[in-house]
Amino acid sequence: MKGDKSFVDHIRIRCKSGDGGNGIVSFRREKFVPRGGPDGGDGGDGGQVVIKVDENTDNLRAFHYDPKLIAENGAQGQTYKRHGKNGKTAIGRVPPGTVIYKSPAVTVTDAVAMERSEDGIDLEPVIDLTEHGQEVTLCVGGKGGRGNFHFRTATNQVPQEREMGTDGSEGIYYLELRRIADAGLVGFPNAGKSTLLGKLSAKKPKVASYPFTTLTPQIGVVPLGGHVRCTVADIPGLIEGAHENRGLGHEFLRHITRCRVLLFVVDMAGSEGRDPIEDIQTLRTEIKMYDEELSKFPWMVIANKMDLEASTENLEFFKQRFPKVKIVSISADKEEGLDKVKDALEEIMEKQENA
Ligand SMILES: Nc1nc2c(ncn2[C@@H]2O[C@H](COP(=O)(O)OP(=O)(O)O)[C@@H](O)[C@H]2O)c(=O)[nH]1
Ligand SMILES: [Mg+2]
Repeated sequence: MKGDKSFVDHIRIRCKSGDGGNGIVSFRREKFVPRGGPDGGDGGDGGQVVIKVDENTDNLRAFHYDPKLIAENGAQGQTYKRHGKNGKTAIGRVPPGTVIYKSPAVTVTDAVAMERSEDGIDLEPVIDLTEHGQEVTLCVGGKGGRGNFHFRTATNQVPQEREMGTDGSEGIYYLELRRIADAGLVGFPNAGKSTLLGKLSAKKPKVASYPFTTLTPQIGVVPLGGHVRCTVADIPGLIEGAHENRGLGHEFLRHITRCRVLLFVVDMAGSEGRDPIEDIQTLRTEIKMYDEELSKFPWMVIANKMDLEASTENLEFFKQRFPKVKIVSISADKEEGLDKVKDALEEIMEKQENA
């Protein structure tokens, strides 16, 4: 979702670790001891910049409002040999499936200019974060300098020497969420998602091994017009109450945020006592309750099982109820209307890309 500020799936951030605090020069002052020994303390270390994987987050939105991670500097040393406080670590939380790249640029402005230049730039991959709790330190903090009490020698009881803290480091990093597929199938069990994906795919859909998931999406490559292809994901697990994390609800919903467009598959025959209108309302609500932004993804309805009785009449009611929604009616099982799905898919993908 290029340019969409609320659903952020890639972003450039500036990171800077803290500078080390300086050691200080100081001498004890005590009654009756005119010149006490050196007691200048060491400076604290600068804070680190760390990225941590948190499965409770599923996008990079937080960075949109504040695209930087700046750690605290270490404090300078104090009297009585007291150590300056270490700078606090700056922690950025990202979802599993985030890839981090480092830009050769030092400033954000340079990074933007480089990316826009004719040759572009080669971003250097730093790490592919997959596991909850996994951490990576992007910038190591500067070291605190030593205070003058370290510099006392037999011949010099009043050292004026101390060390300065070393500088932290900085860099421009590019964070990107891995995609699962271009389009994601959303629908209740038995709506016909797996059947549809099998019929649409050039080859048998393959089970994707995404390390950041316990659900296993099936991914199919769907040939569209010309050389254009798109990937479609069938992710099991959507049930009512998914947004409250019932079943594998959150896991499912997190997955579909990794698709560009959503295809809602509905059993238009209303088999097993289902009601297609109610189904789509429930599905839309689940999505919206989970994440308002997800409900703004481009979407359309695939009305399946049109070979069954009742489906024709149901479809009429359905169209009246949702006049503005793009609806493609098919029978996955009988392989009817599959070209309409591909055309609609091509159109919606194009629209999404131009958005
Ligand atoms: N009559 C009919 N049955 C279908 C159609 N598409 C799928 N089915 C059947 O519906 C059941 C559920 O299909 P499946 O693809 O496994 O649904 P999923 O749970 O959404 O993946 C299976 O028995 C399919 O054979 C269709 O277009 N017409
Ligand atoms: Mg299935």
